[in-house]
Amino acid sequence: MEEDLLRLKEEAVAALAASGKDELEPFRVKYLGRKGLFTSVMRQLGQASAEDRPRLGKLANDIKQELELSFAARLEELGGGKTGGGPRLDLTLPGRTEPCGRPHPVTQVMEEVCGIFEGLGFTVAEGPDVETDFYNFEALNIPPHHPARDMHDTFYVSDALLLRTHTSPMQIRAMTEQQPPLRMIAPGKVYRCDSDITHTPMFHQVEGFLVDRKVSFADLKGVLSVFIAKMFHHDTAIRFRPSFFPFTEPSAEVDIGCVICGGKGCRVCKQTGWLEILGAGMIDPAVFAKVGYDSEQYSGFAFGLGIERIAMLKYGITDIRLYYENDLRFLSQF
Ligand code: 2NL
Repeated sequence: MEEDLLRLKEEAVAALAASGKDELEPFRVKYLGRKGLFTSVMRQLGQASAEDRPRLGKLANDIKQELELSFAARLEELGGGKTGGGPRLDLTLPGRTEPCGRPHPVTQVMEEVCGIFEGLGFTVAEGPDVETDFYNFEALNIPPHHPARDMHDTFYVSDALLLRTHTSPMQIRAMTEQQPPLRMIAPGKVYRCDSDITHTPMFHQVEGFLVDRKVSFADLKGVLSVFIAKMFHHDTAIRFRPSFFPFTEPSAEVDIGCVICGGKGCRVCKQTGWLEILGAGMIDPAVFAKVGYDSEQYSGFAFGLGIERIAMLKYGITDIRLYYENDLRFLSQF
């Protein structure tokens, strides 16, 4: 048995010296593992005589310890050890996660608004940002010298072309191409020459309209009430104020009870308790005439809302320019 131990030691020392980095683990398994050669020699200890056993046991232990030390030294020498100079692997550290992107807050609100109207049976139409005077102004009953055409508001690309100031052109196109009944929303970018804490030269709008026989202002109120209940809170207060747009008659501006103070009055609602969120009205017969609809047979409503403004109210954002600075500390909050 003593001979076996010494032979095994000699063999192991030689094998260890000859091992490369990739052979170290097989070496450990073969000689020092739980089912390794060393363990099987140790098992024979039980067969040794009572007087030899303590001496043999000590010898076996000493050899094993010596081999384990040599193994650790060799491991370090070859650069694979826990205490070696190579990179250490701390399995207790949390894993590294990849930073994950998400849709821009304006995109999120845009999709939410479109989703609500799609749920009410409206189709979605998108179109070009560069438009003709006819689709952007003329067909919407905005005559040549109307203040809305002022150079201060509209970006002109040429005498005949401009950047759309609202998404109504798509709706005009739909009406010239299809007969009622029609219900549709037009989301997209719009452009106006304006810039301060509540205006950017480019912003996002969703306009919508519905045309059929016997459509009334009550239908407009019903659709917008459902929209506001879903977009904000199911018991949000709503109020319609008389207003004016060239393309609707009668026209209204729609307010909701202030989502910040609950109607008590605060800085955001300028102490009124109300926030204006959209404009709307019954489509003017002059618009129907431009698209060839008979206003004796058909009536309809239309509305338009600014997405940045809705998102500001929803999230309590006080400066519209934050949307377009691409600061991740701002964007990653949504
Ligand atoms: C606002 C007001 C509005 C419309 C948009 C519209 C479109 C057609 C015909 C008639 Cl094709 N009207 N759109 C109507 C009323 C108001 O927008 O304050 N938007 C941010």
